[in-house]
Amino acid sequence: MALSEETIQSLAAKVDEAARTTTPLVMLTAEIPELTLDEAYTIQRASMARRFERGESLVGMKMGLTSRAKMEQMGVHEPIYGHLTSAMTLADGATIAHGDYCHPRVEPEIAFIMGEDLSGTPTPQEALRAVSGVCGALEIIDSRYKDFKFTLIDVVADNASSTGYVLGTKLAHPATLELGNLGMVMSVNGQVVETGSSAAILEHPARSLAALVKMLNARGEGLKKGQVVLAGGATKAVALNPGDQVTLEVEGLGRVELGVAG
Ligand code: OOG
Ligand code: MG
Repeated sequence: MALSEETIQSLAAKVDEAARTTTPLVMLTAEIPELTLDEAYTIQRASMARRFERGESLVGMKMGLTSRAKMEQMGVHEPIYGHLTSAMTLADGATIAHGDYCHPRVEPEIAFIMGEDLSGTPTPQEALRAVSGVCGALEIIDSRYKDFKFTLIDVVADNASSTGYVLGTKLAHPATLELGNLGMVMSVNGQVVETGSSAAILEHPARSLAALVKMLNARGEGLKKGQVVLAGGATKAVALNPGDQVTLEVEGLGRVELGVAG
């Protein structure tokens, strides 16, 4: 039986309040095991509507669980998407306060800046033609569920754990890079913690972009010119601790930095 609008709204309020107050939640599926993936995306949108009412605006979208390393780390083996809002945007070199999060983790990512609107069911090559710039990015994820554990349905309802992102300042046109195999090195306090390649992201980040557009199309939606898209972590996510200084280096795209205060 489909969930009522009232239940959708109350579940959206639950994940939104957990995010707003950084109070970890019990998984929604523990109470409603029959929740479907489609309903989870409806809850995600209803929770975004609450943020927009508070003055946040939509700045882009993210894909998640697009690399084998991430799928295995989380035990969820299907790519998902989430919404990025203005309140999640951090400048390169920004310092976050650890206390503002439940249990933050950081991921090395590739970001796209859309040069044109994009909808429908494009091939990866067609999707890339709508991109005006590519850069390295660090994503901060902070699941609203206890112990950072969830099912596919729960993480989708929770906007794919989206919390913050930092874009590198060096933008390149996709045609000038070998986007399908860029080396990525993430360090914390000068020590290399994860190494990978953009090839880990569904074999090519453009495939992640095309998959996102296709999933949005199923709801009659698409991407807009100027939006940011994160293609998904290329390696496992790494827990952040107070005092951490995180650096990501992406071949051809320079460095991205993030600090963590107590
Ligand atoms: C879900 C979000 C995953 C990625 O890049 O794979 C994600 C999570 O792991 O909490 O952002
Ligand atoms: Mg991510």
